[in-house]
Amino acid sequence: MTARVVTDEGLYGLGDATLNGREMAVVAWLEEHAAPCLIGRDPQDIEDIWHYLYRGAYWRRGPVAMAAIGAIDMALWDIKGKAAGMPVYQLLGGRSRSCVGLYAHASGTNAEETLCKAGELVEAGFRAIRIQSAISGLDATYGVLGDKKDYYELQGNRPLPPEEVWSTQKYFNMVEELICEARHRLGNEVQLVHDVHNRLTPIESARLGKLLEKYDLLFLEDPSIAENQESFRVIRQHTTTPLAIGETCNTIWDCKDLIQNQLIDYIRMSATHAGGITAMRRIADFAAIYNVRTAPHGAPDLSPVCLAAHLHLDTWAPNFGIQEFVGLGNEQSRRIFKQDIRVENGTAHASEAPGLGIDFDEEAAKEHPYKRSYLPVSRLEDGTLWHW
Ligand code: KDG
Ligand code: MG
Repeated sequence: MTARVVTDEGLYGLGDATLNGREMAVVAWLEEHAAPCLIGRDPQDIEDIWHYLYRGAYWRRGPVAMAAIGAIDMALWDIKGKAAGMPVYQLLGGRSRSCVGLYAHASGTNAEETLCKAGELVEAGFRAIRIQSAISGLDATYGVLGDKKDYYELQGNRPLPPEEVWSTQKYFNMVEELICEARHRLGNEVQLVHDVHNRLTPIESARLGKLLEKYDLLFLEDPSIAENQESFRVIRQHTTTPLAIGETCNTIWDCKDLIQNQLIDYIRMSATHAGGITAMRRIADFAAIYNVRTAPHGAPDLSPVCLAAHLHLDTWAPNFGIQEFVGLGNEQSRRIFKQDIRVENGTAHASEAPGLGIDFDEEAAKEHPYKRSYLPVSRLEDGTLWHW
């Protein structure tokens, strides 16, 4: 879902308001609440507008409000960059690096298929790969494409949340072998990531971290849900495998304890879900004090506007770690979003155009009316709703 903020001086800015399956709730927040409150304000006052929308509310936070604030904030940075004639990373403080390192996804219905894909990504120049495989004995595995060609085919047609079965036991039966084989086949130069999508309890995550230590992961992503941030002490006390958390966090408060107690190594929030570039900048600076690096979420259910915003943040942030990358969209989305991001040898270059450097063809978008689509819901084999 793309938001456009228009000024009376002929400039406009774009923001990503995507919130898997709940986009129309964000649209209502923007249309019914934000638009009437913002008309007549100076779009240059990004900081004041952010605080007005966040702190000015008696009820703060929440994914719908933060996605709406994020979309407006990105659009305002886009406008400021266009007004200044500068790319957003320059407004943030300028370059900390010449290019942005990416990690790409390899997933398959078994280890062999995953590792073939990983090999192709290494051939294409990627130096960091996320390794996922279907779990034998389960009908579907979250985050694995199965027989689908791409994420858009997989995620684009789920009008209600599909239900999937999860078994920790079956997962443990496959995971060590998968990562061991990946390290063996891809060699020591390639950085490996594995995503657990919050399926484990803290003590199970601790066990997994320990089990995978010898394969030297760049990080283990979302082993457990961090709703109770304190629970990450259990994981941390048992393993030196680096931990990356945050794609479901909406504000700095959701990760404050994780960061200041150094319970994680990478913070993975997105500009879309965390309240925009203004919030991400603040979180990056806070994280830097505690040796935590940024690794922004780059899922297929975030729009190219979000990726454009991240590349500016990644180019600037002194404590940037790595950017998740699932490609530059399918053919449909490339007809709608016009951008000049360069991807080469496993790295990306933020646009040098003023603002975010991405444009949106509204006429082309009209050919694809909004279709609600959901991520799956997870149950245990006995029917218990999962996700600790
Ligand atoms: O953004 C929600 C999903 O697409 C997400 O689960 C994917 O974990 C994911 C990732 O890291 O991209
Ligand atoms: Mg993830």
